[in-house]
Amino acid sequence: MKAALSSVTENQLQDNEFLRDVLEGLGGSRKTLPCKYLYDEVGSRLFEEICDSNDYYLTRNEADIFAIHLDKIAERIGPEALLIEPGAGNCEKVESLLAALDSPKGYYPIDISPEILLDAERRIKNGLPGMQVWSEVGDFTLAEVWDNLISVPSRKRVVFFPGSTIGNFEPLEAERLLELFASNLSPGDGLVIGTDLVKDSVTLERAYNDSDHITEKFNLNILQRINNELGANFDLSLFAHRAFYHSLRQRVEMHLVCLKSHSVSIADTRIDFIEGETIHTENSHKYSIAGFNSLLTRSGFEPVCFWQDPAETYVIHYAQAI
Ligand code: AVI
Repeated sequence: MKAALSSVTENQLQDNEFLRDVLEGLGGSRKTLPCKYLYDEVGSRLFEEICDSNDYYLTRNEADIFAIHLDKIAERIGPEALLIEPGAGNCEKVESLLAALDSPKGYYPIDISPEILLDAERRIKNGLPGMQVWSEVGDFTLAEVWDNLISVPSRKRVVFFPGSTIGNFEPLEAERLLELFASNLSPGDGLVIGTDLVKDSVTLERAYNDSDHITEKFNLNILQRINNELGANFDLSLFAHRAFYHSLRQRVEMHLVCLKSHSVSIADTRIDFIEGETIHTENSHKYSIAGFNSLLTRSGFEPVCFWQDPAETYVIHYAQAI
């Protein structure tokens, strides 16, 4: 890593977290990039297209669970709940859940993007007139970003974390994140969380290698983002998308494979790529129900119940803080 960083000043690195993360990730012997950087404007749009694609069953099957079991989920949550959503994503899910709840206290989205929060607030207030919304700007993985929650009175707090986003965290990071959720809840408060189930590799690999090549564009876009924002000179045609299921680690790994040895310059730093080596861009962990229950138990929650889609590909868990 030292060699890769040599021509970049300490100030440049301190000022630019993205540059620091990219040089750190590409400076090691196994090249990686944090998956959060997949989501610039183009990446977020491509991700929405992935969610609508035929091969990516996760979003569709999760939506089926909410459609089929909404009343039971709402009943389980109970009256006067404040719904907290780390990473305000697709408003449709939370809107239908809020609409089904008995006298909800309101909605508390947390997101790094003020624009996404404004949009979420506007959509919730339009769709559910009178619903109280408290938006918090920040990275929900940081403890201090949760500090303002204390000023919002509620009988019951429920963290809503759908989309299998927990799968993009390493198991230990996932445990830390769930512990952070639990630390902001009182005993008996709830967690509604979506996880993708461990299943056959054919189905999983198809979901991350969709036939319309949207995931390929999504993955390659991270290099385009580095070119656009950090002035790098990646030639995207020298990399190929590869996603495969690692059955021992129970995760789909997404990589960019270098097709020909060459060098790339990023902020005056030269990074050498050797034909065949990869940049590891994302992990998407899959959980059995028992495996996720044990993660919940280790993180300060008691698993209470779960709901599945008819094909049993995906799970919505309900757990309570202890
Ligand atoms: C956001 N996250 C849950 C997606 C997943 O399935 O891991 C991101 C994604 N990457 C490729 N396709 C979808």
